[in-house]
Amino acid sequence: MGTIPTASVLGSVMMLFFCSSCTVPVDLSPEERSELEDIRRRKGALLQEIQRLREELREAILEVEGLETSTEGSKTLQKSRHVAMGRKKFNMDPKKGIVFLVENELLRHTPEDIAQFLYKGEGLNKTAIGDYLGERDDFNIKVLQAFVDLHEFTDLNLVQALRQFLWSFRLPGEAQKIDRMMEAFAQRYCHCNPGVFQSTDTCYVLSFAIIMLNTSLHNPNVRDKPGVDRFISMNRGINEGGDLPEELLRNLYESIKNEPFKIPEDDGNDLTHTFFNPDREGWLLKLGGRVKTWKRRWFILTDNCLYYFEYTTDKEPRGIIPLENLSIREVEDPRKPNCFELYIPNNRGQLIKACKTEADGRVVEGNHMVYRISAPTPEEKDEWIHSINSAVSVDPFYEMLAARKKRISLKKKEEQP
Ligand code: 4IP
Repeated sequence: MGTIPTASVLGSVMMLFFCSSCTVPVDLSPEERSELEDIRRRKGALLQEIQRLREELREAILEVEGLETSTEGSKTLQKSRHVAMGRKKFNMDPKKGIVFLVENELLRHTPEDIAQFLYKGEGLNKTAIGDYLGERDDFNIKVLQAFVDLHEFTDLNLVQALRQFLWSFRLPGEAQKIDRMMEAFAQRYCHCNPGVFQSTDTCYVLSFAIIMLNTSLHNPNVRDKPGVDRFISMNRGINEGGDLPEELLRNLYESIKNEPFKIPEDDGNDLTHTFFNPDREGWLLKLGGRVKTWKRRWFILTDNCLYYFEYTTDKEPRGIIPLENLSIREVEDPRKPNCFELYIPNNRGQLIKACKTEADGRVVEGNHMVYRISAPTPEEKDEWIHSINSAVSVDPFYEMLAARKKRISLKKKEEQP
């Protein structure tokens, strides 16, 4: 036990503590001196200890900070890796991608959250978005609903709304999926713009008319470009039996004419592609009906009709063959290679309904039981057969539209007294 320092010693010590430059006072007794030495030693030891603790503390703080930063960093890194992985999975298989994101707590399994994720679309393939939204199950239908509700169409005209909608995903190829999506679109548009159309069916039908108009006006392979008056007359009676305001139709027409739809990249299997798909055109040899002479003619396949011209620049075709009710088959001909024929299945001596222009300019009925045609190469023959086959087969989109139009006209009839 050390002795208790006296007041004067304490005073001296305090001075020493707070004044390192102070020297040892000279008037101290030997005991006081040794006590002072002792205190100085202990003070030194304490200062050293304090310094050591300070350093230790600083290191610990740095360590903790470092630890915190790296945990945060690795968490963020891991999360963004998972999100990127989820997006990749989604692009390969939309359903699996969603399951992955939900399981990793990156997305909540609610139609609203998933719709938001698809609407934002960051890093997502628009084909995959379209596929997911087009799925038939109840949950996907709710997501589609929530997705469409995220689109704000208020005060947009139908073309502007369609531009926005058709850019947010790629329409899938299946007619039923398209039907669901366009129905949801029409409902949303009518909800945002009450009073523009009398029913969602009208909006739906006009939306298709606009998509088709876009193709007709901007596909260089479609020669027959409808004018605004044709567009207006094509859409007569679609507003529950009444006509839509001419000004509205003119504005929509002008809008499409001035700027075609911007369509997300596709793999060639969607609605827009269907309408954009160039109808075939090219040189073919055609055998005469009664007089069997081969003539080289420029053929154009469009609107489910085959037109033939003498020159590519001719305005009027020499002949028109509607393809309705016709079939096509490959045939061998002793004189010409790569032949195919248009014919009426189970024909009992009928002539194919067609028209042609005589040398004197008269338009008369054709004289063909079959149209025998020769292509320049086997490949072109196959392509023509394929294109004509697609043109003659039932088109689900036209069927869908026909169903809507029927609904409109039925409603109209029911309403009539
Ligand atoms: C003509 O032979 C041409 O082949 C016509 O083809 C053809 O009409 C005539 O068929 C055929 O008689 P000539 O020119 O030697 O007189 P195109 O009209 O392309 O010139 P189609 O109906 O094939 O167009 P018929 O059936 O009218 O005789």
